[in-house]
Amino acid sequence: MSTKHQVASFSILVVLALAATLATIAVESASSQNSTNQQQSSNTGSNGTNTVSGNSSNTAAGTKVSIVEEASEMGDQAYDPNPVKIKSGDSVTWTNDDSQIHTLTSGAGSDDPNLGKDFDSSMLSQNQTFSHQFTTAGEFPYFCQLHPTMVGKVVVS
Ligand SMILES: [Cu+2]
Repeated sequence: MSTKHQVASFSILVVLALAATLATIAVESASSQNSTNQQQSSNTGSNGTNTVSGNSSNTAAGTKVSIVEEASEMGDQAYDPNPVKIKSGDSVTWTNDDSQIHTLTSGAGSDDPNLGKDFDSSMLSQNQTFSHQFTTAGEFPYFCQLHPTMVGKVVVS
């Protein structure tokens, strides 16, 4: 390899390193913007209060449930822990820890005529959370509308 070539390769390396540094800075500023611009939406459903948030470090009170990695393959282990047992008035906060989009929708499955009546997160992207406060006792099965084999249950006493 000639000196000219070595100089040329070195220059390319410098340019690549600069590009990588700039990309890192761009990502960092984007994520810090993200953490200061949290969007929250709430609505009151027939059974308590729902909150969707894009903030994974959301400090919502109550029982935490993870939508696990590879959840679409995990059946009744997709939501962890499952089932969850709580008292009336308690909240449950689900976090999508998977890279795929999921929902958690009340009901026994896609054919349930009452599907989504108690709670429905709609589409949760990675790291998004959904909270629901349970104000009536009972058993609340739920599932993922995109992958109906993903099932879970909340038992409220
Ligand atoms: Cu799913």
